[in-house]
Amino acid sequence: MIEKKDIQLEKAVLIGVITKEQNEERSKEYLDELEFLTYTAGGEVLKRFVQKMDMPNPKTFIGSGKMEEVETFIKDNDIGTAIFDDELSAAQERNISKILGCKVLDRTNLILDIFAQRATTSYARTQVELAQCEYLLPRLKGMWTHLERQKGGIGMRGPGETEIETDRRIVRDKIALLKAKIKTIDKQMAVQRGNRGKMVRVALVGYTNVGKSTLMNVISKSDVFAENKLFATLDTTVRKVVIQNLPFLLTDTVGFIRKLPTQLIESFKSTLDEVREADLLLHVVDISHPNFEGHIDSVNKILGEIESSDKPTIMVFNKIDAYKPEPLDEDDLVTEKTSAHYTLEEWKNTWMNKVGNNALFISALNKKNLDTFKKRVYDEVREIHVTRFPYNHFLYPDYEDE
Ligand SMILES: Nc1nc2c(ncn2[C@@H]2O[C@H](COP(=O)(O)OP(=O)(O)OP(=O)(O)O)[C@@H](O)[C@H]2O)c(=O)[nH]1
Ligand SMILES: [Mg+2]
Repeated sequence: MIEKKDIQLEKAVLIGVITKEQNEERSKEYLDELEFLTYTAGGEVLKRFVQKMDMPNPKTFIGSGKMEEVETFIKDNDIGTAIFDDELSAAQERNISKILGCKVLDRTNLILDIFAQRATTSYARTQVELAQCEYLLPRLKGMWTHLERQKGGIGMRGPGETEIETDRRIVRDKIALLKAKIKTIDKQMAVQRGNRGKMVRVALVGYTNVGKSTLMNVISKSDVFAENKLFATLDTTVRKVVIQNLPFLLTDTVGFIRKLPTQLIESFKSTLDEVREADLLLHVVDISHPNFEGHIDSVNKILGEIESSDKPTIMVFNKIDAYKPEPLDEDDLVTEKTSAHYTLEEWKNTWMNKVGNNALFISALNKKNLDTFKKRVYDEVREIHVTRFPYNHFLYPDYEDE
């Protein structure tokens, strides 16, 4: 873990909106997540600005009054970065930069930047660089002048060259080059996956920071990097796991997030192929997160985009140790009971009931209910296994009564 005191955190402000589709509570949750993203990227949030609006201002996104408020705060507090929760057009970015006189980023920038910092293998770096170039290309006009590049820090890092060329042609050539490089690696990886034979493949999927790697570590006794930051995992790890007499392959891969930039989904195609080619998905959810239902929707949306919606899936609700419903006194007749007050038992009787014998409730950290979890995975994997290996091929014979 990086020592917080050793690194200089960049001072930032966050800017979000409240709209008809996005009420105050949602907006707060999104900004909480944006703050976590900022912290992961190496920034420190000093203040949040929120404006109620029906339609964003085409020139500056927020209104001029609000912008003045932001500008004053930035000047008074020596803030280097303003981060918007919504995607800005190139023109908006330019106009806002001019007014605020500091670096202006949006959620996509931030996610791309974290990916750039996190990418360690040459393959991951190539994929991130491709996504950055794809993002950059339509925004090149007037952006990334040398002056702006000198601001450095969050949103300005790339895994490739330190200078990002301003010429579109150069970027286009680079995109072609990166694509060719990825294609070569993809071929090698497809061969590798082919070599794994007919063994059943199980993939851990889910929102970022839900505990996928932690779960991978406890069931496969491997040592995948896990930490309380977003996108701890970028590279895919595949381990052979044996439960009782049954071997199968378990994959841990990159986590998803709301509004995951499409450029990243495209360039991480091969990493996501692990999910696409899996026989069974373990959809891990952090039930202690107040917006876990929103997370499930985001994950399902991305699974749809990579054509993996119809796969057999086990819902795994993790972090039950950290789940705390909001207290509600029985004699409190004023407060309306909402899902925030549900106990775990009450949750199990909601829509979770429909995923019915499907849903599992565990704590990967405290190793709670792992036996039930393993049994469920065993049963599902076994069902697929016997269709592939009709003539037994279990590691050891099966005993009826254990
Ligand atoms: N309280 C609690 N914390 C957990 C549990 N499982 C994992 N965590 C913590 O949640 C954080 C994220 O865990 P990871 O395993 O890195 O999550 P991940 O889904 O792999 O995250 P990314 O790779 O970033 O997408 C770590 O700080 C874990 O210690 C759990 O059952 N209970
Ligand atoms: Mg992980």
